[in-house]
Amino acid sequence: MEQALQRVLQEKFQKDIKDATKEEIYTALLFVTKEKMQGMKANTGDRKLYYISAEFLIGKLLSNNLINLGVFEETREVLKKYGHDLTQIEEVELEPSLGNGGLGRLAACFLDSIATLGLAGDGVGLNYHDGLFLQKFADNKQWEDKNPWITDNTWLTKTDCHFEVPFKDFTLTSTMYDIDVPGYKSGCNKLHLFDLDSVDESIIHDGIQFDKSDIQKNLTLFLYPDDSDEAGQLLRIYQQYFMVSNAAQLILKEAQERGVDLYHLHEHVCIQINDTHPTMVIPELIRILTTQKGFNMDTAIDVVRKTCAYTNHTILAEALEKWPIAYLEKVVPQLMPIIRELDARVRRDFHDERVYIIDKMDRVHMAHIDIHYGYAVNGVAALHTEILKESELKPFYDIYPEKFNNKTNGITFRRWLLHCNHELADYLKELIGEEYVEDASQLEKLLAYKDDEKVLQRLREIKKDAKVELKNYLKMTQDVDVDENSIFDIQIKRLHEYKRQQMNALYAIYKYKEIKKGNLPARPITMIFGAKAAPAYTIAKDIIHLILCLQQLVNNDPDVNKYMRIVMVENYNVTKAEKLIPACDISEQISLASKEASGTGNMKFMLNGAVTLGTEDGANVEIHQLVGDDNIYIFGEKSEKVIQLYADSAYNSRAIYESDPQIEELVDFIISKEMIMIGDPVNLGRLYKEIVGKDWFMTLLDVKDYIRTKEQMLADYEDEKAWAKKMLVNIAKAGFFSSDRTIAEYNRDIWHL
Ligand code: CR6
Repeated sequence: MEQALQRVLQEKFQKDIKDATKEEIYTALLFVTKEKMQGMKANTGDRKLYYISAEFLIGKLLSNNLINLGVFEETREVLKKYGHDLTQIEEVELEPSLGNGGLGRLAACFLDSIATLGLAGDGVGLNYHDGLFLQKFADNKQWEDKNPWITDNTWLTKTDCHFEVPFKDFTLTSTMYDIDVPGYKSGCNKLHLFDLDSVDESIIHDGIQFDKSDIQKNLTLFLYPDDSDEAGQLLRIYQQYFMVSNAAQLILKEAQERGVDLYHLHEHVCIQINDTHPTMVIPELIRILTTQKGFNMDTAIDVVRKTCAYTNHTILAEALEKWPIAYLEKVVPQLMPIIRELDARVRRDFHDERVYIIDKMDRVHMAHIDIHYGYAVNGVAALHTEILKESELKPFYDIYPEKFNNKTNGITFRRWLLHCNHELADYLKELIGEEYVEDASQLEKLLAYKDDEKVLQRLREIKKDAKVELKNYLKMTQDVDVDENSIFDIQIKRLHEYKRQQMNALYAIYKYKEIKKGNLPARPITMIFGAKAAPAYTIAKDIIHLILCLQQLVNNDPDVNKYMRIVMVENYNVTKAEKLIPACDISEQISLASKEASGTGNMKFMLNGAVTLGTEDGANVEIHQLVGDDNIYIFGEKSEKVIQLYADSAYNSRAIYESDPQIEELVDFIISKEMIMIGDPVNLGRLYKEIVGKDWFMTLLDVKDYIRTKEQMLADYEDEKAWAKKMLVNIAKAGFFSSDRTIAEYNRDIWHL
């Protein structure tokens, strides 16, 4: 590493390591690492996986690549020798903005584990120039700005692979970019990102506005462009088809290069459809096979069905895509005869309109294509899969019980422990040896120390150090002061009503009022939030406004700010998650039961020694089973009850509000004199009305139990030894949530690579 760095710095900048700037060292490291990865052996196999996804939230790559290449320590030492700090060099890297939330981060964790397990599997997606928007706060509101991340020095390598993608009115020529995905002490795979040379970032104005109809210039500008109007929906169809047509052409090209007889494609290729965004790969493959490769329709459908598998990530109706036929006709008319044929076959075989592909309103249900014309359907946590089978997708489960299976999500420990929490990772190695890095179940060895005072003490110190680091980071980036001796209570995830950040905000109001009344807590609490709201999601933005107003109110009130602080982290992303998660005491996982398919933040927090405050939802259920009642705080109504309330339309938030003075007081505070002085009455008033009049995700149903449980947790924190024991058990039991385990299961049950 030392020699390689020296060589590259001389060649590129005529400098010695000690004289080079951070930027120059970063550039040299990027270059050396890319070179090393090019020299790595590729994972190969007779059957290859293509993981197609609209999002890959890969985060910064330098440290992770160094870790996986096994040269992280060496690099850190070399830099130290010349007076440089690797952590500061990392700051130079821009975070690729290629994902939105858990689904995108999951795809990134999966690529790491697929490569680490030595499986031949590549990712396929789009190279968004500005990705997801950059979030800024002003006037206690979210503002969106563009988020450019592609510079001369990125992990992208431009290839000479191009495909023609035919749309109704024009054909576009793609360019493929590759990012290397090195496995941990294993072979290398690729992430293929397709792009258009004609895309033009200069058409973006006033934040994230642009001409939605200029497809040649806008196609890969943004991830999830606003789809609240027709032009926005058409743009999303353009993006999706561009992604899958490139994927289909790449898959067939690589198969033919490997000498695969396309009639046996399914024996050599499998395609994982990550949520419904890549669904059009099914009709597109059928189209290419029938029009260009001499297949008849029956055979094409048969081969494609045996090749494609689908993962469902949500039961929220808004995310189950349904495209109007009229829109598909405007963008990709060549697919419509095939989609109609697929629908006709369903209608011939099953007389149940709930499973048709085309509904009465002439909309195409993308998930229905996946389920009928793929060979596997999986949910992402045990509870979620049960709900799919028993209610959301029941008519399909009745037809194809053999296709349904569960794959509880996971996270890569390389990033979410080794990289983001060196101190903890090193201490674990000291205690239980290095094997846990490759076999996460070994973490259970830690249980032998659960009554060892020295170990418990050390775990507390490590947590404290992480809290100090976060404190310094928050001071530097947002100029806020927090107390490292306070309890760090953290909710970081996309802003959505079902995730119930608004309930956490009601807790903040409760606590503020208690402190005002003189009921002072034994120890101060720091409530940290991080969340982006979709630009067109009004209520989500109102919730951000509420939190930011509360932050201003609480932090500036001298009676209160000694006991409580609120920090909303600006532009929450992977890089910030890596700083926040190691410092967390209380992990907020408070979605309405049945609504969070899995969650993966919950897993990252437990692995880093936080204790979960959560509902029986998604993977929380499995965390609960693993750690036992003593090491998690569960509250709120269960999913059966919630599903029943929806079925009977029996939830009435106004009735709860009117009959419970404590709840009424908390909710009324949103539009109180104090708040209106700070905030915007339009936003606060709208949110108030929403909670009282609708509250679709049942905040008021659980808020009292939530407050009670959180108070219990704060009290229990004071027994330092008992709390440290909870931390230890959470870390020890986190092994199940390694994405290496998840991927091994995908491979065993679905991919068979
Ligand atoms: N929002 C689920 O809501 C799950 C991830 C990954 C989500 C979340 O519970 O952990 O997928 N769903 O499976 C979608 O994105 C549609 C998410 O990230």
